[in-house]
Amino acid sequence: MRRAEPLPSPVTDAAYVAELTGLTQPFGVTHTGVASADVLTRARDAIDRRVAAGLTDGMQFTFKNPQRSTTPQLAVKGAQSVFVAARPYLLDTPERPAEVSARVGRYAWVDHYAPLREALWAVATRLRADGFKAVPFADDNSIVDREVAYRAGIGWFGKNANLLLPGAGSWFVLGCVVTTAALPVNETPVADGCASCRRCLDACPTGAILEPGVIDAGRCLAWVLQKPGIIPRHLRAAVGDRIYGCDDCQEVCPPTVRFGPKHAAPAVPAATAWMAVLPMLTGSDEDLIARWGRWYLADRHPRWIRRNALVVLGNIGDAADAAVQQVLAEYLADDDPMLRVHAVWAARRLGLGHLMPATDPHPDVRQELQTAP
Ligand code: B12
Ligand code: SF4
Ligand code: SF4
Repeated sequence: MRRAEPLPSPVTDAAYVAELTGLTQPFGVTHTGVASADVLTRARDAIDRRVAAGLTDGMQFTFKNPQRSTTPQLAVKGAQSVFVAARPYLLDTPERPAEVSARVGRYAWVDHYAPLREALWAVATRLRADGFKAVPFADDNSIVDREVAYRAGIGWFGKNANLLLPGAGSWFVLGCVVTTAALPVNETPVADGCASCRRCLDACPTGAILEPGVIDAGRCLAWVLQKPGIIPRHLRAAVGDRIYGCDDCQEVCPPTVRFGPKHAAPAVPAATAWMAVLPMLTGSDEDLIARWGRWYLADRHPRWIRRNALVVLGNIGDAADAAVQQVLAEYLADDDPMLRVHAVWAARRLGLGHLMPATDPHPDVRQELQTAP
């Protein structure tokens, strides 16, 4: 019996890329580009240097296996090109609610990655139907998203380390499709648009931007609020009212502030941008997981949200409010010593030292109790 002839490959020219781009637009993608599938050598060097300099603070992500995350051909055998897509995530900002509320980082108000992934899947499905291998990635440990987007000529690296899109700023999530199709590559770099500006470096509440494009994760509040463990004392005041994510280095960025709103999406409910603090501390695990389970917190465990909420309460809570005192008294007696540590800090910061016990069976809590205010 004769074997069926393989389907002829389509011409993968600029018109084909335009068709692929068209498939992403219904999902809100506004910018696309194509990079080669060559090794991301600059990102590999940067990762190695960050690890060697101790700036990764236990982060896994793309740092766990740098060879894999910087080699598109390990993601897809025989990969020839990478189709890159950017989707804006700026939404109208709801009013801060009257009750004591914590701030959520803009990228986490709603799940912006889900529609981006749908867009990428639309592209991958088409490429597969045309006989190519194609795998979508967005915020996945397999590839360094910003570097591949930079290569595809989508934006420049801001001094705040974010990728800024010309005329649009950095409120964008990024993703790509690694494929065996030889799409026409356009790696014309976007010129630096920061020039002499250094607002982000000066505005970072913890000085985490050590030099242009270099973040010390141990000080970056985005990581501090994600990572497991006790939040270092010297960073707790800087956490301010943040429960998850930090936007300061983008909120001050002139091109992002000026051009970002052009791509703004409709309003969202206040509950997505602000989280009432006391209900987070008194509600059930199930409620917290149902609302915030998609956040990157160790084991998706609600104790890390509660830890952050205690720090926020210490920073912005009303010491005279009986409900605040009641919640702190409960957490000072919680079974989880990690939460007791943060409750001690919050109580002391609010001038509610009288709620604190004289001592504690756990050494971490004892140390916190003994620390001078
Ligand atoms: C680990 C990680 C983090 C870590 C570390 C961030 C970091 N800067 O490395 C933490 C948890 C702190 C974090 C925070 C945030 N993240 Co994050 N994160 C990632 C992740 C998973 C990997 C990033 C990575 O590999 N870094 C490796 C290091 C070496 O890369 P780099 O710092 O960008 O280094 C480059 C520059 O230095 C540049 N470079 C080289 N020479 C020079 C010279 C100059 C002058 C300059 C300016 C740059 C430059 O080249 C290097 C290599 O590419 C990606 C998703 C992914 N799979 O890629 C998302 C990702 C980078 N994060 C994203 C977002 C949205 C955020 C936050 C805004 C979220 C928030 N609001 O809290 C903050 C922003 C903090 C910041 N200022 O960077 C988006 C960024 C989108 C964009 N437009 O840039 C990504 C791409 C997720 C996505 N798919 O959309 N993140
Ligand atoms: S996200 Fe916040 S803490 Fe991190 S570098 Fe930007 S301003 Fe600093
Ligand atoms: S604040 Fe200024 S220096 Fe920082 S990323 Fe924006 S334009 Fe660049």
